[in-house]
Amino acid sequence: MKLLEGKAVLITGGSTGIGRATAIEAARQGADVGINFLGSRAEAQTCVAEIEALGRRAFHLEGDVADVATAAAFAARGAEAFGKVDVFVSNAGICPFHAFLDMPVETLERTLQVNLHGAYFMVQAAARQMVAQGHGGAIVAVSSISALVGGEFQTHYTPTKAGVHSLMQSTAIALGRHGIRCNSVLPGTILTEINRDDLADAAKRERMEARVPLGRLGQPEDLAGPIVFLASDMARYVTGAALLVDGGAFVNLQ
Ligand code: RM4
Repeated sequence: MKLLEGKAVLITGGSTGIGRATAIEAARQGADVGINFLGSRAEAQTCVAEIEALGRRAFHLEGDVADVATAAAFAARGAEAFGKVDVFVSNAGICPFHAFLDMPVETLERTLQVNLHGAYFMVQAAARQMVAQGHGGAIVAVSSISALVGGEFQTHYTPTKAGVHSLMQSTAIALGRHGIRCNSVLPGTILTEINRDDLADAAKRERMEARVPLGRLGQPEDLAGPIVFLASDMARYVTGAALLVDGGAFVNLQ
């Protein structure tokens, strides 16, 4: 059985990392998939090609999620390409690791704008489309273990991830009457572009690995299953929930 047979799925930040792995798994599970990206056109094109090779429809649309106009454009393109939007995955995010005391104001503001404002605008635009269609939907936001724990060089980032988790709790209430479910996944340390430089520090990488009971850092594909599950009808009574996907890192304190 395919979990997303015939569904139309939109994913922000879909050209690389967790977004890309999720886009391809959604297609494998029977969905048509539109991805938003910023900058990485070549990767966006190969992602679309992989989805089409699976026999599903796909498109990519470039745009900065921090710009409110991108959200309306992405939802409209999804409706035009697939006739509807059933699932929306808010995934795009940045984490320019930096110390607290000399955090540049531009780095702080950009991180808030992409991770939090971007998620808000996008979720709102997708929800408006779903409400207009009148047959419900599912929204999954990529929050983080950082919604629950701090990070010395992530003082700008962890509040955005707590915010994304909170956004799903509030939108679950606001959209429940429309049959739209809203949940978040909380990834631990997943090897993607977002932390490539940070984990180039061998000592830090070993420390992070040692913390994971399952014995390894995560791969983008480790998130695809949990996101697809929450997006699917298998999770039809799950809303306002948060699912840690961290190999057990969070509980490993004593
Ligand atoms: C996560 C966690 C990971 C880090 C990413 C960017 O919340 O802190 O270790 O790699 O954020």
